[in-house]
Amino acid sequence: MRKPVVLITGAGGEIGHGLIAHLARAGTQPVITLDVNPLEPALARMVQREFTGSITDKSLLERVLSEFEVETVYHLAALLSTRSEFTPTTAHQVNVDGTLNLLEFSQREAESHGRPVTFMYPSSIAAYGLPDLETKRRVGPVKEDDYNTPSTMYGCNKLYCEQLGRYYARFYKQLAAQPQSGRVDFRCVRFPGLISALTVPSGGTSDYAPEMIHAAAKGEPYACFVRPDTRIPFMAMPDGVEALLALSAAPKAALTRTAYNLAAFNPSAGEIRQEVVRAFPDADISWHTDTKRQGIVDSWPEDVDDSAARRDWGFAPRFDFVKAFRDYLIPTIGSRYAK
Ligand code: AKB
Repeated sequence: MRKPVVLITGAGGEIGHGLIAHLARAGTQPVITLDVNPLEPALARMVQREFTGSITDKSLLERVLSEFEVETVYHLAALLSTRSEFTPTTAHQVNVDGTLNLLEFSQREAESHGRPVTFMYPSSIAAYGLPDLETKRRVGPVKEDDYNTPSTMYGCNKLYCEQLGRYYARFYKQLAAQPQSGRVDFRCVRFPGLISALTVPSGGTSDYAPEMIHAAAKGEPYACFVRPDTRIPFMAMPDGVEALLALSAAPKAALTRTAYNLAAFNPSAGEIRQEVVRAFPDADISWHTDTKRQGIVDSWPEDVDDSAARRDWGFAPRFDFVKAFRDYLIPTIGSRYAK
């Protein structure tokens, strides 16, 4: 008999760490994972089965299908925005072709076990593309359907996959004799930059915030690659994980969209530096603007309107800027590097 499970792709990444720990603690359903790299031993101990390989490998997905009844997918695997600009076709293969494979996998899982598969997809503020700084500063919190003109490969990939998910959920094979849509229950959040106390991101363009904090905690100098006045939304990782879990548990009838903005706080890079220096007075943080990466961050909104997420499924982040630093980041990071 195949066993009902939750599948997490890209499980060894930043979100995967928090999500696996949370699901393992809750113990409601066993977790299986798929990642190109083996999981750290501590994470591996929390999951029922670990598959090492790529989401572009359809034969590997066939194996998963043959052994497990997947009821929920957290599809976290992706190449982030900076990395994707260096290898755009690889980014497309992983971010788009890989997502299409997982959507098709979920459709077939649902067909075989007879229940919808909840498909959780983290999209990003990279799905937006503001034309210039003047507009970015003028428009304030951006709504989901505005400024959907990303300037990065990653942003284009995320926006398109949001649409693919909506297609699978609502219109899949709409001309077939028997209706086939609705088997994939696609649900997506557009994450701001995420800041974790436990892991340092790699390959993103919002990475300056977590890099600055982790460098200061380790006592290493850090040259920030964006201007001090740069402002985009951020969120503490526990709130990101909670949001995924809350949206996946929400009654379907309450959801009015497939993709939701999430906001928590939106400090400038200069304000982040100030807070870091308050916690680590010896921090050595300088400014060394990379004009090309700055251009990417300048195309992302200063703030997003998350009223739909708050209204439809009760999104309510616990951490504002000050609380994120004082109650989560600083205590956890401090003890991590003190070891
Ligand atoms: C990135 O910088 O690419 C990501 C994102 C904002 O989605 N952190």
